[in-house]
Amino acid sequence: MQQDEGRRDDGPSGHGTTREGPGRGRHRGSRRPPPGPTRPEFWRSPVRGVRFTSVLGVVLLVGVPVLFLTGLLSYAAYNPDLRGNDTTPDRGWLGFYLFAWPTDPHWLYRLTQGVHVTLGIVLIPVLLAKLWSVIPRLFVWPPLRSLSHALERLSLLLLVGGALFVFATGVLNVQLDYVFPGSFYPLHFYGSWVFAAAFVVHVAFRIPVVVRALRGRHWAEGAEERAGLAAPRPAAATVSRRGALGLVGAGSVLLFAVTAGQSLGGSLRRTALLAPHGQDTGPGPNGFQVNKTPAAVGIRAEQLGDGWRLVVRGRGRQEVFTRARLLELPQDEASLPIACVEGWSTVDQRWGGVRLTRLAALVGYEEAGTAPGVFVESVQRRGAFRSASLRDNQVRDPRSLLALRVNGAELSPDHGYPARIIVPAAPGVHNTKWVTRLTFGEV
Ligand code: HEM
Ligand SMILES: Nc1nc2c(c(=O)[nH]1)N[C@H]1C(S)=C(S)[C@@H](COP(=O)(O)O)O[C@H]1N2
Ligand SMILES: [Mo]
Repeated sequence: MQQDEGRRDDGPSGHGTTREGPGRGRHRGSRRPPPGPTRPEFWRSPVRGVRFTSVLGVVLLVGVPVLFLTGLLSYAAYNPDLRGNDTTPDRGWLGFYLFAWPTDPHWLYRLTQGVHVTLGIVLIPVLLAKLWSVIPRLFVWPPLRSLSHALERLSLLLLVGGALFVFATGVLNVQLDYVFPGSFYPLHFYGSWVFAAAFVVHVAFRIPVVVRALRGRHWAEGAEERAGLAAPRPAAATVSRRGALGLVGAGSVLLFAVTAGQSLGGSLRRTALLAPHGQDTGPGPNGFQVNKTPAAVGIRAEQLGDGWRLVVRGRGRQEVFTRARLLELPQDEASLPIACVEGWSTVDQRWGGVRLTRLAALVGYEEAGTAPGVFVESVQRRGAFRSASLRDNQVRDPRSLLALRVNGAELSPDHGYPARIIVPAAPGVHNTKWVTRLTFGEV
């Protein structure tokens, strides 16, 4: 409204004058900025200030590293070194940290990915408030003062661009049901490395500012102005700084309340109003979260009927099973959750079926502890998750099953009938449904 009120001292004759007088000004190149957002007086909110920015910065300082770490863990959980799993080609040395994803504790991926997605959503108000608080700095005049200033601004571009990109791709993937099938992983993965690098640089330079701003209740006179965050001519306050922080916090709490239920599962799932796949999963043993139905991935009912066969290949041997023959093999049980990359997960479900080690033994890996990794293929012919590789440590876990039943009933077609994979601590994507071929020793 009154952005330039009382300060129109830059008429034609005013152009070219500098704030600190001609001599110093020319030396520094700091000419009076043109009217508009490049002028400090343009920004009127009395809420902005180093302290406000610093409090939000500290929240991000804790939250963003946890996001980055759980994101790296999620990537490791995909065992991207194995055939068919890697959706991020040429990751090069960015994969330096990869390790064999364990099967214990069985809720591991439920926890890491639940934290990753929930925290990411909860931090959105904080990120937006942080960006709002520093907007005046993005318009500093002159835009490029020197080579080092140019480099600093480039790092800010990577920081702000990286943050927006990583948060946006994450939210879109969760909410819009894989909007970038296949390409989401590389985009999100490379984006977060760029964001992380810029974040480290940013934090390194701002820590002293944060410490100064937050130490004690007062700080040196003029510090606010020097940082260029506080409005030189603030408008009347409509909310205190504390009140503004409270609003941001309330936004985060609200998002948490309508998101977290999807990772807690059970009856709390109904509180997850932002969950992408609906809250009502129906009654009965198969009444838990379904990701894709057979129809959604182009599987016809007859492909899952009497004509269905399971082919198991191993050391030069091959066995073909009907479902009835699989049910004649010794049956085992395991209580395991489904935990999706989207952050939702189920409580433990009681799965029944044939241990993967037993199937490996039938095709040449009889000795205990010698079962190799397995390449799993589904009846499904199109779509991203029709196959997956499991590592030997996953195959060898006695809880890893080719499941035929769940919670005492036959699997429903939605949950993978006639047979699906279930592995402790594995991401949902690797619990392939409608399995038709297992190839041991070829991953
Ligand atoms: C999501 C990550 C973050 C983004 C996108 C971000 C973005 C920005 C931007 C664009 C600025 C203005 C740059 C300038 O001074 O010209 C800024 C300033 C600032 N940031 Fe961050 N920031 C982030 C995280 C953090 C963290 C974790 C801290 C805490 C250490 C922090 C503390 C500060 C402080 C104190 C300032 C103002 C100080 C000054 O003007 O020198 N930021 N931030
Ligand atoms: N063949 C096939 N298997 C699949 C999928 C798929 O799209 N096709 N989706 C996977 C994903 S992403 C998840 S989270 C789980 C979900 O299992 P549910 O629908 O039984 O809960 O199945 C996995 N198995
Ligand atoms: Mo998933």
